[in-house]
Amino acid sequence: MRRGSLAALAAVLGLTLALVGAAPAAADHHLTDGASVNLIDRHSGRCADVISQSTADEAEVGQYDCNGGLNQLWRLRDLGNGYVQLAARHSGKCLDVTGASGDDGAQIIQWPCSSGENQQWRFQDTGDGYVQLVARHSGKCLDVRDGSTANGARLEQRTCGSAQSQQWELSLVSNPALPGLFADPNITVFDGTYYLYPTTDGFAGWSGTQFHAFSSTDLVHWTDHGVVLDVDADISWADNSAWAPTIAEKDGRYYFYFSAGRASGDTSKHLGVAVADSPTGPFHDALGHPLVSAGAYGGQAIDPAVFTDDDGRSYLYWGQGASHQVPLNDDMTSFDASQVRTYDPSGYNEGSFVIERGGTYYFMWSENDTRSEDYRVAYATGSSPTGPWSGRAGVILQKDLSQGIKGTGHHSVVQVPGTDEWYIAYHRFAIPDGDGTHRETMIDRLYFNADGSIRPVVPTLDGVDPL
Ligand code: FUB
Repeated sequence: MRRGSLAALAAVLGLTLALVGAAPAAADHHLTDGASVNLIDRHSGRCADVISQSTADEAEVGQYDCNGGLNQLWRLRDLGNGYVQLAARHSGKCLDVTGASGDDGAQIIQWPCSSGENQQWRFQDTGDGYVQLVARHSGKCLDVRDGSTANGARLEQRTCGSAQSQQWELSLVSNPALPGLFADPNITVFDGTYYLYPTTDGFAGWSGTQFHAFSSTDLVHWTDHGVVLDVDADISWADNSAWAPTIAEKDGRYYFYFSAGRASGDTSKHLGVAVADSPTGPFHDALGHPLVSAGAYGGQAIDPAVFTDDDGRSYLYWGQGASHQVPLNDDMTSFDASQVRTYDPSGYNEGSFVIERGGTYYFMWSENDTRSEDYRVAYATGSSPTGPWSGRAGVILQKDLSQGIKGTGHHSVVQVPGTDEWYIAYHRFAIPDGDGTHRETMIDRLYFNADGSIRPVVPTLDGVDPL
């Protein structure tokens, strides 16, 4: 596991170590909201964990083997007064001293976040890479009951001392990149700001209707801009199945391509395009009808992707079961149907995506079914945005059962402008208990070999360092 040092975390949070020192943090410092950390006990090496992934009020917090679970991931909320709240990512509930007790031995629980000072914690630097977490209401420290090293031992508050069971490593974790269930992430960069546009997941039959937009300047801290398009409310020809969007900019306008259909009657999926003056919407249907209707070409009309070449020409890719590609007209909302090409590499299922590096075009896609743990990403290369493409060059992303990572696919790739640094966004089954409709968005590094081939991505539970 990648471990962010206290200094690195403080830097991310905009803190100096002096400000997390013995004195309460100065009122004028500002933490960056939203960083997520594991709290790793120095004594045991185990993580602060909401027992059994419970989402209930009053669920006890203990220590457990660090396992990548969201019930071990704590989102920091800067209160602006030198204290933070820590909300468990699986439940959204806060680390809390039960009953606001001032006693030694009081149990640590999760409880709906409130203004209670028994949910407010100050980081006190030990000077050697760890912190004590001091509860505001009591001045007492987060500790492990009886100094135990056992799995499942409960956390409590106790008078601060020198015990290593009161010393915690703050390990910054950036995967999942987005809180909650989001799939098919499309990552891009506009004017130095990164954006993610995913499918909102967690609905039987992928029946969600809303698209959110997220932005970040460092690929780690993401701001949710809320719903930027709701196909039920905003699209006349669809009311369901808001899937797998992508976006492109031209002349200051943002074109948002998406898959959608109806919940009943003819449930065929179509591709639509909506437009806005900002990458965070709100987007409005550009055509009033689908850009690509079901049945116009082979396979399902889903999973759009757009690649824009150096000459400013944009290309649309889409399809499940068959892959299609075509130059877009300058209006970004039409194309010459006679130019549509179909390319079906062996193993192709869906999720096309194209990038260019050093004059080589990379056509990538997802294989197998998104409900399978074997969902994965493969690629081919070509000499233009529409090929001709090589045969399948290999798999670049797949499950890693040693880490409990399954169902890795429907990806997108972004280049850090002006560099040869590349990042891949993709979804995997949520951890724990995910499946093909309960997926989370991840970001990891993508590297090329000297010969231009893509190195298999190492999917991580921890994610990437901030840019
Ligand atoms: O999220 C709904 C569908 O699942 C997408 O369109 C497919 O690519 C698959 O990920």
